[in-house]
Amino acid sequence: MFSKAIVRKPAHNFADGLTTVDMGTPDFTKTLEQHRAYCEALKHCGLSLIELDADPDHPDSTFVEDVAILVEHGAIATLPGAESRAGEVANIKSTLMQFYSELAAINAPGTLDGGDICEAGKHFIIGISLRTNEAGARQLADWLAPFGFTSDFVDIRSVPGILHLKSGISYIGDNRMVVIDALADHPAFKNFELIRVRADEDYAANCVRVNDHVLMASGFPALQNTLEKLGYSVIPLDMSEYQKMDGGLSCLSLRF
Ligand code: CIR
Repeated sequence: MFSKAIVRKPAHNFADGLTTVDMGTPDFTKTLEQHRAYCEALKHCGLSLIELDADPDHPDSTFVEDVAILVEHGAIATLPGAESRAGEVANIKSTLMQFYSELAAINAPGTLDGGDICEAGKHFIIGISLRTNEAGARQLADWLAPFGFTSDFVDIRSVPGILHLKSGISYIGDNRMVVIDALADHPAFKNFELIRVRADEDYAANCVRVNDHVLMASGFPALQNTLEKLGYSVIPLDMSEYQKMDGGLSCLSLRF
């Protein structure tokens, strides 16, 4: 169960962030509205929010999930793989230190983005991507091991269309993994019950289980139906402006 989440308001220059997709420029008014709705949904799931001010020095800083990994036993600050995002870590440290007495860190030459890290109970699946390298993945696995967490690595560098591992998978509890076709046959997922995402709904694979609900992007009826038939209470959220910046739904919060 989560009780809190850290979020950061999008900055006015959100559209200056990194993106690899060609879906147009985000509309800032809509960006803010969608962020507000996302925050309301987290509150509806029972979380109290730590809402950080916008940080225009880092246009991608609303994607807070990428800068830290939080587990019951501790927290580790990442070293984001994109140079323009490295400064985001320093700006969240004091907030993390309010809740964790010690803050570990991923160190160079390791790089790691939280979007590549999927926690599935006592097991972590760590994506090796253009942002997370093997040294970073190894450092995280070594930090997690003493807490009793095992780790598997999944190399997504040749999987088209996904920035991070969690752009293509989500663990929703109950041993169930939501997964895009391109990753479904990877041995790292063989012990999970797979919920396969239709090719035209790939973006929806990034959903988040928050206590009794699953937050997912709206406009993807096949996955939404599947999840509802399995008994999940789904909260659909319009993510259109974040999708334009390669952002998934999970990356807008750090839940703990
Ligand atoms: C970036 O390229 O870093 C941002 N524009 C998007 C990051 C999205 N993060 C995530 O899905 N975990």
